[in-house]
Amino acid sequence: QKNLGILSPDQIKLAKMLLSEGQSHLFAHWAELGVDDDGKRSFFDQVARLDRSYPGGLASYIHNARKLLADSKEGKNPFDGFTPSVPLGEVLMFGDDKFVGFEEAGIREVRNAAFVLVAGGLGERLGYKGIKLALPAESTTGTCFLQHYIENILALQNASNSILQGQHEAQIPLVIMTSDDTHTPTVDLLESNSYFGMKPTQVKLLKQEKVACLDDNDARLAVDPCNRYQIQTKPHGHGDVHALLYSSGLLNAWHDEGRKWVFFFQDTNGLLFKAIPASLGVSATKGYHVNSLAVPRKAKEAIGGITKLTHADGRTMVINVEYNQLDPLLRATGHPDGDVNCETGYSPFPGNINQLILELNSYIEELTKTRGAIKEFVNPKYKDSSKSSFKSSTRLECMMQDYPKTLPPSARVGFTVMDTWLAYAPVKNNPEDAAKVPKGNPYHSATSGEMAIYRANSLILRKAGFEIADPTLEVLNGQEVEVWSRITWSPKWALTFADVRRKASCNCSVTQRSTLVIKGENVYLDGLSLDGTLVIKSIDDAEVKVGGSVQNKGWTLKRVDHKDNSIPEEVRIRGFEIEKVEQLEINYTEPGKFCYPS
Ligand code: UGB
Repeated sequence: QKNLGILSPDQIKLAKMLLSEGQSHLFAHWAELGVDDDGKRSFFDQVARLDRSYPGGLASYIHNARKLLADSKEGKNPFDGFTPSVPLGEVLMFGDDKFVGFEEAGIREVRNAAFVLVAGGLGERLGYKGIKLALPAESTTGTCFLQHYIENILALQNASNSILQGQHEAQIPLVIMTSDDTHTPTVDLLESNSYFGMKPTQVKLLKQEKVACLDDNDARLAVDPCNRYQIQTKPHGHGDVHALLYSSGLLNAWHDEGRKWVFFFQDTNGLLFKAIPASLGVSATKGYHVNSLAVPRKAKEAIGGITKLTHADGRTMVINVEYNQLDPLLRATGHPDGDVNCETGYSPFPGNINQLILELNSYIEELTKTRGAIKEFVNPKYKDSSKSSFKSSTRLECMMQDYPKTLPPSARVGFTVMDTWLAYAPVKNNPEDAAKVPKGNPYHSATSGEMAIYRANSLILRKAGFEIADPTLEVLNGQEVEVWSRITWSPKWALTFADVRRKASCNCSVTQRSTLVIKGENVYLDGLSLDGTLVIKSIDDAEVKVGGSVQNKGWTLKRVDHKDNSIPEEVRIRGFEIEKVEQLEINYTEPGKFCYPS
């Protein structure tokens, strides 16, 4: 009451809302009028922000929290009444005719897509000090994840536009969801690199806000322990992306531009773009409203399984069920062995890699109803079995892959399974944790993420007929990894298997100790025999045929210790660096047709 004098009418409204929602404790320790008034104003700035950024406002957040906390206290099973079964989807084999057909369809469609990168997470598990988007995906070129993503989108844009010549030149938009933790460094990374070649107007950043922490089962908001005029906040999860896209107005703008697809992806998967043309082709051909990218998953492996859930009342949905929930759910519904491998050697439930393709019209229709709100969950750590108090404050969370939970049964929700080696190699774990991963399970570290890129490129060239030597097995940062020839190419060179086959003839060979870097659109490999390092660069107007025998000392992998602080962090978290002993670099800077050796 005594502080009312310093508040605006809007702030008084917010104060009344808080009081009527049982939040009077927030004001209990406020100083008298005239003391800390700036702090009090900043409290209301924060409350206004929390109110604005949650669908339905802060009062809704408090109501939802009370309900979810009561369910959690009661031990209510979110899957009560649901029976799991294996959903229908598309299983692709890299390089066969069906795969190539889907890739071709995907390239035609991609000019009608928008890309949305969720990059608000700080990556605590990785422990890297910078933002994960700035981390090099691989060391032969040092290309960081953001550059890799943007160059791929630009190459997809060019490829799609050139098929549909005569129509207007489409520009594919990129939205990046950031948070307070990642926003400024993401802007800096883009600005200091001229947006990696993208038009600045093509890129939009949407910043997610954190949500209020909760102190108890009555959803009393937690006061920040360091500042009594602030509410403690924590991240709400990547599910925020839907509400942000909805409130930004971008979806309708994209619709008016004739766009059809929205592609969601995560911050550190160096393989993802190898899976995009085919999976978009599947969405377009099958008319999927939701298409989740998936990989074969070993039973009980620590990634969610894509599952069809059928409720006793007839409702069905196809949804990611987290691995720790899938096994108990199966056991409770007539599968006494739980989540087990089938005759393929894998669980029949494909593994969710959290890359989603949504059909824009149905997405807008759904978000118009939900305002982008996603089914949330709460995960309080209780002090004891009475579940009456928490060890520390908690908050509601939401995940972007839970979007289909509110869809009507008529929605066409499917998935596309691709080989793990082609589609999924995230960088999430620090070296110590990765080294503790049981043998045979994926490390998901900077080491394994980089090695997966070399393996995928080697396997693709093998499939195209190249003779690629077998990998060696090495232990780097305590992780046993396959080290294949270090082969990388810019997305301009090849986006699809058809591109690779067109530009690389089958009469080439590469030894295991070799490195091959291709940076140029019109580079054709014919009769090349490589034992060492070859770097090929060419401008777009140059057409270069490269063959013959190339032999030199090459680039070697030098082990580094991840605890050695004298080495840059992005190097030591992978456990090796590339020592550039000797290489052949050929560089074509003039338009025309060239041959190497000439
Ligand atoms: N992210 C945000 O943008 N905002 C946030 O508030 C949080 C994250 P993590 P997670 O690929 O194996 C997901 O932390 O959430 C971004 C799926 O839920 O790397 O533990 C963040 O920047 C899970 O089902 O992953 O697990 C990053 O780009 C499984 O598929 C992305 O969200 C798992 O990924 C993912 O954040 C997986």
